Amino acid sequence: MAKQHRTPEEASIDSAAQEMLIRAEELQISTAFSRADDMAPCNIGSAGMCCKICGMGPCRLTKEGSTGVCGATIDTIQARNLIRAIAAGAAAHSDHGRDMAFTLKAVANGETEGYYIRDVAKLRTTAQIYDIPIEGRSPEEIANDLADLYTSQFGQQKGELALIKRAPKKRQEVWSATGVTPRGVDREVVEALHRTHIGDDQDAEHILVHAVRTALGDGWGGSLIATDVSDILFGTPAPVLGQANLGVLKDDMVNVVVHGHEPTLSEMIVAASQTPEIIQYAQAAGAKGVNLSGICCTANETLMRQGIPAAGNFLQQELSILTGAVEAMIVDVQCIMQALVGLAENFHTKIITTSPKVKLKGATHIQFDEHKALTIAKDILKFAIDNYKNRGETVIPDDREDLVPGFSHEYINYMLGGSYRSSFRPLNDAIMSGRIRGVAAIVGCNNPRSQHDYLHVKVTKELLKQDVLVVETGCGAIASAKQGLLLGEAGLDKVGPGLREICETIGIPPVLHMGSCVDNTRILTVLTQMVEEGGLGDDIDQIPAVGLAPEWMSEKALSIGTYCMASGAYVIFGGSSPVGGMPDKVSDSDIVSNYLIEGWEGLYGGKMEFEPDPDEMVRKTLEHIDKKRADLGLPVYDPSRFGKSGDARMLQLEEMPLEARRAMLYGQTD
Ligand code: SF4
Ligand code: MSK
Repeated sequence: MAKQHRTPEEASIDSAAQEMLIRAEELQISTAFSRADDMAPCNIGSAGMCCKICGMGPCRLTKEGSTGVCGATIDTIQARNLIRAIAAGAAAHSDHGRDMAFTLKAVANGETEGYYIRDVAKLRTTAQIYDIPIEGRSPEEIANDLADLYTSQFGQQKGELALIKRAPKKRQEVWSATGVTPRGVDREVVEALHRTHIGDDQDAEHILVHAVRTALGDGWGGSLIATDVSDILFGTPAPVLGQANLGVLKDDMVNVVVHGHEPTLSEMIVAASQTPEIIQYAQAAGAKGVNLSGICCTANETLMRQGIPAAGNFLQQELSILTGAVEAMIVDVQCIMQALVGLAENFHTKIITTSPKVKLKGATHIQFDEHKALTIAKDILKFAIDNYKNRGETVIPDDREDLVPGFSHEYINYMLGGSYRSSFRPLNDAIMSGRIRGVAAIVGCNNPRSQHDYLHVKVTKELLKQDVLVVETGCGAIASAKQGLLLGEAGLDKVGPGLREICETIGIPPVLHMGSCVDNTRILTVLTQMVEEGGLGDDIDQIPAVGLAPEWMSEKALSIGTYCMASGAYVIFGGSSPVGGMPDKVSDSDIVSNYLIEGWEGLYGGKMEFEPDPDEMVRKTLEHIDKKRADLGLPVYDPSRFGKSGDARMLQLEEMPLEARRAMLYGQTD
């Protein structure tokens, strides 16, 4: 018998998603929401207490003191499962970075079609960090050297990753002292797999040391390379007006949705869609043109740089197809549900896979090759346009929200200080004075096990009220965008007076969209610059800042959380813990959970915790921020301290009756 499904309102807070879930029920089409309702997670597996790494198992450990056939204990098995997930996440991000480095090399050597180096300034700045000569050299010569250096980081066997020097000096010393400085990106991933083979590393704490080293190879290696090269090739993001939610799909145009993570193809799809050849081709098919939009982090990449609208986040990939208005969904890598193909068969939508690494059975595969990028992008778009005539009934929700994304750390630096004295000083000063209480990075996925977007939005709104500046990436940023929090004026009525004053003075929204999942490295760079600016300690672990992933689901999120923790941050995940165990019944199942908090804090100053209750997430965040403020000797956060100044005073005036307002302003009484 089918299990009880949640109502659309219980499944998502997003009215566009709710409308599509009603349509799915009417058409009797399953989605991730209904499948999650139908299938309860295994409580042993979700607690990290099932081991299946050898043929003597799977071993399911459910009792105090129980072991696997080989004698492996619960903590060993949980640590092994966790490091394998972190290694997979690090591999996904880093392989993305590797491909970006290959593309940079090909562009430098004139081997590609349609690409060029758009941000020469970032290329030169980045090259200088590694002492690559820049004077008197062409961008292509510099890019060639940088591509070689970056490519070498993946296969490097000994020494330290060259990119590590971009962390605060003291942080580098912490990593060196604890033996977690990554040697080479690939080496750490391979060693994580080796150590967790049957009969290898069977000391949970020792396994977790290498988990940290593997994740650092992602955050300060592969992901940082991906962000750098994307900026160099496609431009460093700066604020741009965009839109988000399913209402960005258009009835009278050919709708093409790009989904996945890598900007290499999607940037070329954007360029191809604007050529007269493609516009005319679409018009000849009876459409007004091609309407591009994105899902997941490909959406974030094209939104940040080109203002291409985001149709939605992770849980909206299926819902976009349910509109019946999508001619083609072009996917590359990561976060692509296999269910898309079966779902699309109910409509006319073509699912097009493009990466040599990713095929979906039943999808159309048009392999991307940067050497013929523009030609392939045009071919894909023509294929989508040819499908326009097959479109049936459409139901497009009338939900779309404006937003301003594009807050790269370079832009934040510029906006805080202007072109001649760009600096993080105003941000540090605002935190030191207490106008801004602290900073929260709210990142990561959606998960159908919780109400879609609810945790992201709830935590974000609560922290804004407490004068916490929020930076976001990934699907969390799209969740906030859909609620109007990424638009200056619209968002500011929801924030505390001190934060509002700062946002209005600088001219920024209270939530800064910093990009895709690999762009969490931008947050590391911001934190490093805050340290270097002075006044907030000499390492990241001293800054009043917290990282949160309220609706996490991917292995990449675990890698991100671990490298942020090892960089000094307190990281709080929502949802369930992959090492949660069953503490009430099996006390030795919380050894690893406790170690991620206390053990890691003792070594790295950061800690990682899983907390399903959003109110607790907020409470713990504020408690941590206030503790860090106290440790730095900063004034206790007190929103009334600035009550008579700036916008706080304006707010007070707005709420006053007219007479009282006049009396206060002009001393008049009538
Ligand atoms: Fe069981 Fe040990 Fe094999 Fe894991 S490695 S499946 S615990 S016997
Ligand atoms: S896409 S990894 S669901 S953020 Fe980067 Fe979103 Fe998480 Fe995928």
